[in-house]
Parts: sequence; C-alpha cells; structure tokens
Amino acid sequence: MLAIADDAHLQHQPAEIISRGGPIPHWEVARRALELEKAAIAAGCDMGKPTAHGMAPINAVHDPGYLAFLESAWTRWQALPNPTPYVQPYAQPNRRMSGLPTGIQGQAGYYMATNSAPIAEGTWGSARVAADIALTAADAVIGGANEAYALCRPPGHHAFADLAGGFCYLNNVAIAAHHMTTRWPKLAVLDVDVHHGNGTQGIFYERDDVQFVSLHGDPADYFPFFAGYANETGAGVGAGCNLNLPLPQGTSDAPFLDALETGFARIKAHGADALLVSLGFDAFERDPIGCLKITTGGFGEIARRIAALGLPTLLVQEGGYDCDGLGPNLTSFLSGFAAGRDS
Ligand code: Q9C
Ligand code: ZN
Repeated sequence: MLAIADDAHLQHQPAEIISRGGPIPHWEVARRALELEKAAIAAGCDMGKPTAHGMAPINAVHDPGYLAFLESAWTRWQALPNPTPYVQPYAQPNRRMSGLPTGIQGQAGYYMATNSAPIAEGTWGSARVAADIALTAADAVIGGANEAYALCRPPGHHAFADLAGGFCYLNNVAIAAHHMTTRWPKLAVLDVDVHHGNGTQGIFYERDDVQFVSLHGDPADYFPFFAGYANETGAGVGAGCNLNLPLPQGTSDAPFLDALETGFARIKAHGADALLVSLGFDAFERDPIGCLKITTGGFGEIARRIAALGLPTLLVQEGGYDCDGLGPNLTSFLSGFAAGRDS
C-alpha cells in the first residue's frame, strides 16, 4: 500500500495540555508518528512524500477567520506581556455569549473548543503538511490506487470548520473527503477512533454527498462530551447522512464488529463509491486515554471487513496514544486490510 508521511510533524511539539484544570504531559507526541512510520515501512508500504496543494482545498472546508487565527496565533501570543509558550484559551464563549473579539486572548477562546489543542511555534506548519499528506494520498486514490494510507500528525477529526480542539487543528479527513467529491459524488467517512469525530460531523452535517459514520465511546461520560449521540442524524439536505454508534465503556472486539456492520449497512444504503477511514488506534485495550477494549487482532479484523467492502479507500491517521502498541496495531490493520482485499 502507498503510505504518505513527512518529518514536518516534528515542528509541532507542545509539551503540555490542560486536563481537569492542570497541566499534564501531552499525549499526542512525535513518537507516535515515528512508530507508525517504522511499522508502515516494515509492512512493505510504498513510502511517499506529500506535495504542496496550497490553501484552496483547506479554504473549501475551513472558515477564513479561523485559518487567519491559526496561522498568526503563536506570533500574536508571543507579543503579549510575559507570554507562555503555547496559545491556550482561558475564557471561552458559553451558551449565553456571542461575539468575536479582536484580540488574541479572546480569539483563542473563540476558536479553540478545548484546552487540549495548544498552539506551539510550529503547529501551523505541521498542520499544513498533515493536510497535504491527506490530499496527496487522496490524489493517489483519485488516480486509481485502490487504497492509500495518510500518516497525518497532528490528527484532525476534532477540528470543526472554525474550531480547534482535542489535539486537532485542520480536519485532514474532511479536507481530503471534500477533495475526493470532485471524483465521486457519493462518499462515506467511517471514523473508528475511540473519540467521536465531532469536527467531521460538524463539517458535513448539512450535506448529502458525504455520509458520516462514527463508532466511539459513549460521550455521556467521555470526550468530546457534547456530540456523538445517536440522535444526531444530520440536518437539512443532510438529514439521515450522519450515523453515530456510541459504545459502552469497555466494549470488546465482538460488539465493536457488530456495530461496524451496522455502519457498513448505512454506507451501502448511501451508495458511497469511495470510503475514507478516520483511523485511530485509541480504541486499543491498553490505550492510556481510551475507554474501549479492542485487541491488536481486533484491528486486523476491522481492517479485513473494511477492505472487503471493495471500495477505493483512503486511510487517514487520527489518534492512538499507547506508543508501544501503535506499531503492532498498524501492522495488524495493514495485514488484515490486505487479506480483506484478497477475499
Ligand atoms: N486527560 C484524538 O484522539 N482529552 N484526540 C484529553 C486527557 C482530549 C483525543 C484529556 C482527547 C482528544 C485525535
Ligand atoms: Zn481519539
């Protein structure tokens, strides 16, 4: 399989996030991508580099004010008195507030949904390259490759059109999906990261060309808390084109695979001609911030069944924070995927 990766992710290395009011070491670390790249090479992937796609495919998905904020935020933050190393909101608009402030402190609150998407000096550059990675892999699939793997870091599925959050800045899978609608009028995005893909859902919520299906830990007591419920089914022309399959904490391989089949039925009913997968490995049983119990073998079976759908498929890397497990889990996924294509 073709795999697109780049060392530009190393520019993005914020050391801390704020969790429950206090700083903790960031989970979304550079070693993640290094482990995944090693495994992709060992699995025999045909490794490629991203090509620059410019801002047009990013502008097609994200809000112009948000993009201007992301690009300039770190520099503007450094101009504050006694600046901290990372842009982090401390006041955010709540349910009874609106308005877009002009200053950097207020804009950080306006454009950042959580305290877990710190902006460091190199964040914008890495996020741009991650989007190019997804777009380059998408081009391969558009050009006739049956599948490709985009090794994106930072991840993307919690980023809305105008909001960063949950380790994400640019929504790589949404940017690639919109790009692929030029080739396929009906697409599906299948999100198997343990966290609900709230940003992706938000971007496509009122569209009928992209069916979104997400399997995730029940947000009743799990990040992202405010989206991912079964009654969120799409709106306007997109009514019916959003399927959330929240799973109880501790869900193991067999019930996860049952939910996956429910998702497949919706993808088929939508008439999708191509598939994008938001591929997180944080549903792994040993993930430090996960809540499900998927095994290494389970990822192989998930992949085998996805591949057996027979659709042109773009795999886009999202989360997964057990660095020792990432290599084995990607290896299992890739070999399961190959087996599913042969079946
Ligand atoms: N105590 C992705 O997997 N919550 N993002 C962290 C840690 C945020 C995960 C709290 C989790 C975001 C792409
Ligand atoms: Zn996740």
